Amino acid sequence: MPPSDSRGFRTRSIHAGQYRDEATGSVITPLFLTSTYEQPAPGEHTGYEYSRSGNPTRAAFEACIANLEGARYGFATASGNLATGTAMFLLKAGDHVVASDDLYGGTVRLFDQLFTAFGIAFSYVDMTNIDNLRGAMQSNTRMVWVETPSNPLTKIIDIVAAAEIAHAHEALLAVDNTFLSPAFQRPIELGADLVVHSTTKYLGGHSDLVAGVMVTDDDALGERLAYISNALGIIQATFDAWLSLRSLKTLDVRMKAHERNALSLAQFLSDHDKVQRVYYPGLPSHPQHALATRQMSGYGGMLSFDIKGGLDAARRVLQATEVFTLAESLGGVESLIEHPALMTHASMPQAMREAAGLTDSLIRVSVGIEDIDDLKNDLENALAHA
Ligand code: P1T
Repeated sequence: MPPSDSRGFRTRSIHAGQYRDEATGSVITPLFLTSTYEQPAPGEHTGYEYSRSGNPTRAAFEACIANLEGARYGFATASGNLATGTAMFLLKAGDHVVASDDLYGGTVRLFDQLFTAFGIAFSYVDMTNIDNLRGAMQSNTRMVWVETPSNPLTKIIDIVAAAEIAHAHEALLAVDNTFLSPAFQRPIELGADLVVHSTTKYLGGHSDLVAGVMVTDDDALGERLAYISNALGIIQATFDAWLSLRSLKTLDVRMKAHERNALSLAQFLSDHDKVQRVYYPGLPSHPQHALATRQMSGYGGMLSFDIKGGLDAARRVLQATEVFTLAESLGGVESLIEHPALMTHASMPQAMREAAGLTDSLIRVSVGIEDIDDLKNDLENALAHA
């Protein structure tokens, strides 16, 4: 059951899990830079004994993000990849995972290069046709891994349907919610067991930290993740947790600004004669636009497009922008542009990229919250170089 907090999303993002320093009345939750805590007697403690197991600043961030996802348990990690990797420790040798076919390249690398060595097997299927998921389930499938919208092709997967299929096979459904954040999508309310984020992206929002988080509303899963988290020591640095908590306060405001600009740029690019195809779930031409509208409360700030002229044209455009910075990552207030095949998804085998539809002419844009005219002019000028 999600927490019975009837306050609005913005109120919760500013107040949930947060507290003042009692001695000073500080309006902001204190930054507790301490590794350990005085115990009144051996084996007795205040609830905090050592910061690998728990830290009050990190706990505030974990409580707030869990609340925003409609859940009770949050576990902040040192990176988004570590959130994904920690979720794999819920499995054991011999288990099988069905994952969606368009994923952050680092996720595929983690699965195929690290966890296969521990005897976990992975299948990748295009879950935009949910029958492909049904067909890929095996007797040993213990987890379904979904990224929706996917990185970078913005494929949308039906979370309710994926949860039904996973649960019918006694498998967990994990959703990477990095592209939308709980401001626009709450997978746990749709039946997912576990949500992971790269906090580096929209939750952090300012391109100044690398971090991740896992969220669940299931008691047994929460207990297990707390155990694994402490045993492995996956924790997010306390200062990063404090920054992330600060950033959650403006999450909803930022997401709406990202979306407004992204929708406008998606329309602009769709009409541009140098552009072959635009991938943005907010466009009626997106193949899963109806599902996106039903499942999400906003379309987000991420879009990709295929440029006419292939890799050479893409390279020229990427080197010609001035407001958009050529860089990996996404979700910050500043606009970024990148080439997935050469950058964020270079670690994915070429055959897998091609099977998912990720071409060499694909350019990905993380639309920031600058003035829209400056963003349009910058892309217009860059596209002239295509
Ligand atoms: O970079 P890190 O905080 O470890 O997060 C990994 C990660 C997980 N999930 C998704 C959907 C992601 O996009 C990422 C990281 N992605 C990029 C760095 C990128 O530019 O796509």
